[in-house]
Amino acid sequence: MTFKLHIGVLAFPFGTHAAPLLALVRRMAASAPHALFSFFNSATSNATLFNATAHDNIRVRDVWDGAPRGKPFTGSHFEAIGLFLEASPGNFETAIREAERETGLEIRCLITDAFLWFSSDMAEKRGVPWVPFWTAASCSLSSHVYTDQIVRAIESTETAKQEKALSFIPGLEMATTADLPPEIFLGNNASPLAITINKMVEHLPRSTAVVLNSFEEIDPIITKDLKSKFPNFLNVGPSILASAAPAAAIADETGCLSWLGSQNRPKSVVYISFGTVITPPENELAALCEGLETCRFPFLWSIKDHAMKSLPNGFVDRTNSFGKMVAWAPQQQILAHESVGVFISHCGWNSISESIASCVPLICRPFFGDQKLNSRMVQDSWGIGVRVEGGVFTKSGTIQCLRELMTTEKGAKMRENVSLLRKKAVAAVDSQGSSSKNVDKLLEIIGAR
Ligand code: U2F
Repeated sequence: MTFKLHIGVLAFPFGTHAAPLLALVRRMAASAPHALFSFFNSATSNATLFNATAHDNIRVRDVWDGAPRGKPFTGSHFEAIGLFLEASPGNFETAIREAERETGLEIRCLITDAFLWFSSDMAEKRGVPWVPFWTAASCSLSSHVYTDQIVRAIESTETAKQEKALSFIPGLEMATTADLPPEIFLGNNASPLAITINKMVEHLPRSTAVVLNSFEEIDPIITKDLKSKFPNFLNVGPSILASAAPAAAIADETGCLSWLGSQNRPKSVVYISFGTVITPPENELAALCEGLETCRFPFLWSIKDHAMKSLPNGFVDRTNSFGKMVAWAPQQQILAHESVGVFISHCGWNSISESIASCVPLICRPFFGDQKLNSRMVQDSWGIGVRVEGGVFTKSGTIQCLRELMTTEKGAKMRENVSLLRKKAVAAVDSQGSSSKNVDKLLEIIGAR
């Protein structure tokens, strides 16, 4: 096959960033068989994303993750991000040169995780379009776009710590400064990630199109506002519902699906997961355990091995008859199972999208980044869940949320709301839906049509 166009895709190999980007690339690659997509990502992240499935026009390219070579990296998630960002853009430049040499095709467009702001300079030098991809929701992107106004609004309050309503941001009127991603506020000891996100905000106006893994209908006011700020503001998700290929059957190695199948009542199980990065502190794990033990709803918990050691003595034995805990769970299939009634989540955007895709309401305990704002939207804009009282797990707060969602009219209403939102999401990825049209537009913009 002779390719007419070579597109470079640059992934951010942390959290769940690379998977939705790859999902978009797969959809684009299927619609543009004459275009070659080179997917640049760390070897570790690539290994989790790519299986034996052949992709005629997607080439997997490993880039150096910045960790010292020759010995296993044992630092934290955030240290790993720091090392990766230090190695960038050199690591990407090297891999791109190699890909161009091997294929004999110059890269004519860069589609990159929005965090990788430096790719706007790379694109400019090459005279090609830069298309940043925001892996999360439009609410968090909007909060970053409004960084300057937010900082000014806070400076005008009597004390910097005072909570202030975000009434000046269209679609975020119900949120406050306490919900914002902390990266907006660059203190003296700003983390590499915070600096990166602020750089992203500076560079976004230089993009040819801004692409998001969300759908317009979930946040129409924010969408309208951001459309007025960027020449092409394209929601193309949610990737979970838009996937080009049907999901492969999974082996159920951990027995989660058969365990769910053995539950007698639909919507009776509490599913718990805090994503790929977070483990709640020990005191909150204890409070969550106490809440689960008191309520005695069947629960399925994806819990990292190291967190298991922090659980209260005897908890596992005492809850054996109604609880199951695994180190990693097939989350999408679990949420889609009829036995699942509620999702206790950290509110990462992929988890929320998957919950919407399966009509499961949420109990939110957000931790960092976009999670607090996402949880605000879940509760006060979309009405598909609640935040735990005070923002942290307490025994009484956990019990209150569980009972509210599992047994009351209010819970039933949230279930109804999430079903309505799912309908909108399904319509958006339908062939004539807004997200599908936006993918077509993106293909046109980058010359792949
Ligand atoms: C970062 O998100 P995380 O990776 O921490 O969390 P999610 O966006 O919710 O994605 C978790 C994914 O991992 C899957 C789950 C999601 O697709 O189905 N998973 C699983 O399959 N099995 C398990 O046992 C546990 C998880 C960041 F922290 C968030 O704030 C951002 O919103 C997000 C996107 O930018 O990236």
